[in-house]
Amino acid sequence: MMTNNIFLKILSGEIPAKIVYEDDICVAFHDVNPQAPVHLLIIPRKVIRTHADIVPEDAPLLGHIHTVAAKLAKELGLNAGYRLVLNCDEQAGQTVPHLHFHLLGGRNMAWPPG
Ligand code: DGP
Repeated sequence: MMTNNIFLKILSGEIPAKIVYEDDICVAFHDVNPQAPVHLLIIPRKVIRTHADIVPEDAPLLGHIHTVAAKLAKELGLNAGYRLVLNCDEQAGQTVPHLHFHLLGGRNMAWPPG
């Protein structure tokens, strides 16, 4: 288990981030390399390396994160739509080994994704 990745350092306050929301379960902050006018990352405080490591006990946590994502999308005015992305492991492009959802919005998006 990696315990020194960049998101754990953001959770501990060791490195700064533009945090827009936090509670006991999750933290949301601006992505340092935004891919859309709105690009937030929503991460659990619980250490979960990736989507494939999710266990049944994580269901409430995951439901909560989705509720937070919907609330933030509304607050940020993403009324025309938004995309919630989760990259699991190397082939999907996951670069930080701590579960995270990308909340992207503010522009038209293509499908299929790259
Ligand atoms: P992924 O490729 O799905 O693992 O996404 C990781 C995202 O994390 C990527 O969009 C860039 C972002 N990121 C990496 N390092 C930092 C950082 O130090 N601060 C912030 N705010 N975002 C970061």
